[in-house]
Amino acid sequence: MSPQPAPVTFEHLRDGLGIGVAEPRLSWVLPPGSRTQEAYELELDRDGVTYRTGRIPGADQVLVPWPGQPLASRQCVSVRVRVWTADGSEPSPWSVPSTVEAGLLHASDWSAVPVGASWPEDPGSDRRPARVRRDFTLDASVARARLYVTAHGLYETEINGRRVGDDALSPGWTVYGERLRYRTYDVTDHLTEGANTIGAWLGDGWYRGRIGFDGGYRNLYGTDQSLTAQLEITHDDGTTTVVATDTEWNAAFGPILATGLYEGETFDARLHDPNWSTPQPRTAGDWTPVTTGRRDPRTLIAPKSPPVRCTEEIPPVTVTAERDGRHLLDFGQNLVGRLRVTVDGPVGTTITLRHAEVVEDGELATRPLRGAAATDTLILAGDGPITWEPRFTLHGFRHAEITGWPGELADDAVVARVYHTDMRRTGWFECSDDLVNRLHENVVWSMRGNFVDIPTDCPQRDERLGWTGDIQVFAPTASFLYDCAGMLDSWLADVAVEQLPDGTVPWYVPVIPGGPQWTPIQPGAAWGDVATLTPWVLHQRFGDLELLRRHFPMGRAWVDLMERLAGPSRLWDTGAQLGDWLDPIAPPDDPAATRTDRHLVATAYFAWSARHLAWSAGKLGYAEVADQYGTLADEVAEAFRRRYVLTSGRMTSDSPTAYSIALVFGLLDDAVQRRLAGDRLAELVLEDDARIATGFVGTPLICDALTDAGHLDVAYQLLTQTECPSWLYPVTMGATTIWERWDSLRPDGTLNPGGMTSFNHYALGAVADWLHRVVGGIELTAPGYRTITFRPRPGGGITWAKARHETPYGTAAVSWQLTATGMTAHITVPDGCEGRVELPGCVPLAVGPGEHHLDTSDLDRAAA
Ligand code: RAM
Repeated sequence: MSPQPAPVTFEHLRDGLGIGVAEPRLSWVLPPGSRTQEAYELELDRDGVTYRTGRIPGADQVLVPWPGQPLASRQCVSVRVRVWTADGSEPSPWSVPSTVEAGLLHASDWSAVPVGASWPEDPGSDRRPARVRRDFTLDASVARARLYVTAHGLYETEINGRRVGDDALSPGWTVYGERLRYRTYDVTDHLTEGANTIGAWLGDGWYRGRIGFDGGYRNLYGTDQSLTAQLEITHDDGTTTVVATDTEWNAAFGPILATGLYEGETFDARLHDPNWSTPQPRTAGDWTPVTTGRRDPRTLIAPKSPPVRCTEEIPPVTVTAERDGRHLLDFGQNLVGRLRVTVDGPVGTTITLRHAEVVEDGELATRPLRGAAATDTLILAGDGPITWEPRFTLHGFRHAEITGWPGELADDAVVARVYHTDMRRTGWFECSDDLVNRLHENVVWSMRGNFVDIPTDCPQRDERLGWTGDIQVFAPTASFLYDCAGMLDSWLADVAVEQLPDGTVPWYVPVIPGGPQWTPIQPGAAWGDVATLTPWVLHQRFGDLELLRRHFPMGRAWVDLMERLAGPSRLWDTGAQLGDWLDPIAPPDDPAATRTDRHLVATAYFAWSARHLAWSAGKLGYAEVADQYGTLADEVAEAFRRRYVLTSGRMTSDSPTAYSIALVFGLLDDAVQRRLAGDRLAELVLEDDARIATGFVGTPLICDALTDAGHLDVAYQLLTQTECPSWLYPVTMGATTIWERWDSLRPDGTLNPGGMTSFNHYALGAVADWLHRVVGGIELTAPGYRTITFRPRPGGGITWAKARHETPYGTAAVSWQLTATGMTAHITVPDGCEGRVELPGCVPLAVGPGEHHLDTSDLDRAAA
């Protein structure tokens, strides 16, 4: 029997439980080796009633519209697909069925109200968190149970003593006033007929915890800390029971004495009753009736992406006992997460865990953390071994210092648990140069550390904000490495909510007060362009047109704003601009002092955003709008040339970033101008010994600019440079993540004294997209990788490379190797897709789905 298609998936989710749309789009991957799809048929099984679409001719298999009646709230449908492929007239076998189940789609589905502590709290202080719980009795056996839950703050729920779910820091961070996520859990197995208890731990998180610079701000979204939960039970006899948060719940302090995302957590095990969330006999405690709060259920939304989870555990590489009783641990990898300890000791023993990314003079270097204490404390109950990990905090660290450990610290007593949004890994790259491989690995780690529900700049200091410029430059890389479509789509919805009425896109989203530099918000190029460029990238990479449509109004408002700001000159040469932020010549205390005119950058981005808006409008079928913004983009480009390109071909800012942006954004007029710019760019790079001379704006562009201008060799010189500043310099200094500054750690081993010295910032890792497309050689030419150009361009002494990407259609891969006469390349084209292979010096070749082994000595030579 021929093989079946892969199970159907829903939207951009990894599983279909609790989906927030009534008509989820469906995707599937063709049976191995089936090449193309001629037709498909979907079958929907709803409560035992089966509906089949019949044979639908066509090749669609990614984000195909929901074929049946929309889902009702809570409704569960099993979906499978079969396909007709080029091979024959018989359909494939049906795929293994996948289940999708709607969450609570209507405000009226909610009866739960927020419940929290009833004792007085001082909103200006670090408040001790509450736990809330409720006992209840079920009179009939349980067929199925779902828990719908969210919080003001953070929650972890338990039923009958057992943790519900394995997600962390839920409900994540959204613009809570307008959008607060709830999650759906299958808790059927947690419940029994008879006595039951549900309880929740609460933390402040982003909702009311202290976040932001300079001491931070509390109560950004409210002063309450509360749980909203609705437990819905269907019994075997068909009756239902709903246990929702209401006045029947009680609250009490738990063993967490204090907790904060930056601060860390303090847990007093002496106060912990393991039976607190069970109907078993338990210590009395001061449980008092909860206070109920308010939440407009229309603002409760289902997740579009997987939650944050622990995805890996890393044991320490070294544990060093200091004379004064402290222990220093090195995990060998800068990561984001928290420690889990297993320890036994006398009652009252206080163990303190501190975290840092680097050590200096043998001690944790905590200055870069600024106001983030990143300290966890455990006080032992003295009643036997305890395994503990904090619940509502996260740290960015490679090193930890442990104080107060009773006795020997065994190697397996402490483990670092890595947390991030649990996206599916989809991209890999490897080559013959180990330093480049480590660079790539560092990019992956910085993505993991900063894709924690929202895309952040850094994970360790008192910041951790959704900086728009950082993700704008990194989104192409991110979309290759992980399936981040759902997470970024959700975050972009928050960007739209936070966009000011005049079209201004904030520096970071969600918005928090940021001191005089960031508040009030001002429009800034490269940062605000996330509104146009990032939806486009996601549309291209994931083949999602609806995503593009959803965010189009936001992009349009942004471009319209720039048009107004520029006025008839079409030059955006006013206002605050960060420009080529963190140009290596910028002094530690003035990261915006760059060698490139910041208004040049602003007008270039204005043109590029207008161009993207025109392309987007074209894709969406808005022909007139496409024309309008296409003309605008042309006019801005012309104004740019008039103002910033001299007749000699030099630019007014004779800097690598200026030439790179002009080249990559297509702002130059003709071949001569492009050649002059490309040559000058190469010359500047070589004059500087191929060290980096670009910041946030130029760095993601420069390798493409050089490659397209015929200076691939110079791009490779930049890539393989190890002197500071360069991509590989940090690697030679032992970096395991991408740094914020080229010299976060300086050649003499000292820390950069700047107030912003992060060792985990993905922005400058955006070069990995060039590794994937140019060194590896996988580049899409139609949305979703439906057509792909395989064009590896070797150089830099690299003798082989491999790149692989799980496209929406399946695996695309290249593995190439230099030979005495040229190159051999093994190429995988996903079923349903078409490829074009361009090997160095050879005539391009069209290839269909499947595996292709090519040797340049067998191919026709291209005319020189
Ligand atoms: C820093 C952030 C971020 C950058 C802004 C402008 O504070 O770390 O990377 O986008 O500044």
